[in-house]
Amino acid sequence: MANPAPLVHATTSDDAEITVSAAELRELRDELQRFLMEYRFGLQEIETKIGILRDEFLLTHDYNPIEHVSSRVKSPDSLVEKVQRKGVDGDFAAIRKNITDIAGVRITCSFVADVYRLFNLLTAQDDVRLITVKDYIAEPKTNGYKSLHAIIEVPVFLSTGRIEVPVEVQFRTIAMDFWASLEHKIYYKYDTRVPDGLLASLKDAADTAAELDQRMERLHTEIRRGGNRGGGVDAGVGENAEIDEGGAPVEAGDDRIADTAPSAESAPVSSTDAAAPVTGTVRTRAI
Ligand code: 0O2
Repeated sequence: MANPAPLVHATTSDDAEITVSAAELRELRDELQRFLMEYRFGLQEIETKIGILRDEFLLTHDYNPIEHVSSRVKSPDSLVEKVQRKGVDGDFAAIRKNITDIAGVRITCSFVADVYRLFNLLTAQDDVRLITVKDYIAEPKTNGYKSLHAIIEVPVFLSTGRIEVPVEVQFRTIAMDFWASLEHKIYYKYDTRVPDGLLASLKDAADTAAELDQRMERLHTEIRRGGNRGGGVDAGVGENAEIDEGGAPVEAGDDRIADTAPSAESAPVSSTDAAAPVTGTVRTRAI
């Protein structure tokens, strides 16, 4: 076809008319697919890392700190919405630079201590680069939202060479996840204009969820300690010792359950002692 007819003829918000031929549209589609493919590979890398940690925990410690993992690459619609909302230029280079949650993984853990433990384990890996951390657990949002968000970069090896792909990883407990998914539904149901009474109830529910997290974690710790006593393991376990699921004491620093906290400078949030109340350091930082 010598002169393809325009396929799309549209008027943009600033009234500039654009005409796109079928060939151009196909090219744009292919470019978008290639662009999003990199993020899919980034997700696969993170999923593999999480899967390895989960399997290793189960085999070595007879304990699974992960309840479930979900992941997604942002849909084109949602990406366009964010590009417009953030006022980012429409070209792929600008989007790559400015939108860092195109690939997202959500890791739901049993307990808050597991959230920090997994965060530390993942970000301590030497091919993972931590870009930013937002600790909404230590410092919840005003609506009650809690989660630990990390933007990390992982290498992906393509036929053309190595690229670094940013992935947003959200770590949260089951209770936090339950709350967030309900809040998300309500937010969309009311088209972001949620009545004040409902907002207050949501905040109240978030506090209840946080209290449940604390109680369950305390109970879990007590059960592990009780298991230890019943099992006749030495009563003189140090204060910082944890009891692994098999009933054996694990002193801090014992690398079986791994003193999972990396060195202070590489651990932006530190709360790895399941037996102690979690006191994650509040920090939102860009590196
Ligand atoms: P989706 O569908 O999960 O991808 P942003 O809002 O993205 O412009 P920022 O600073 O990049 O701003 O975001 P932040 O604070 O790191 O949080 C981004 C993601 O966290 C959201 O992604 C949600 O998944 C989740 N989140 C943050 N705040 C809330 C909240 O108050 N309630 C709930 N339910 N989830 C929240 P997206 O892109 O909005 O959606």
